[in-house]
Amino acid sequence: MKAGVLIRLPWLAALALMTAPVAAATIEVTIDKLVFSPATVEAKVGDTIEWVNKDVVAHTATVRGGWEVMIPPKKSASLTLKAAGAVDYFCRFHPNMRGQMNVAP
Ligand SMILES: [Cu+2]
Repeated sequence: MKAGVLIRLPWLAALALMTAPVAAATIEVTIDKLVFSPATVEAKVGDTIEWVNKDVVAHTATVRGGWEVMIPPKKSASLTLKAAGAVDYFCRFHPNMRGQMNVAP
């Protein structure tokens, strides 16, 4: 019967790893000279995106038909991701400023 236990234990350990909750992360996106950096981020539901605006003008992170986050000059603003999917966003004041996030479930 000992052999049975030895075989089962690694399987239980693997199951524990798969079901353990993954800690939510904060992902920083810097805005400098009208550029989101990194332009594309990989995230998951529950993560927080924090935009850090180094410019002296206000920016937004805006999703067409969706949410908008205002990022005042020399300030930061954040958003916790609640839905999975690929999201394209832009700055309402400077439509050439574009970013993307790929949000895993
Ligand atoms: Cu802007």
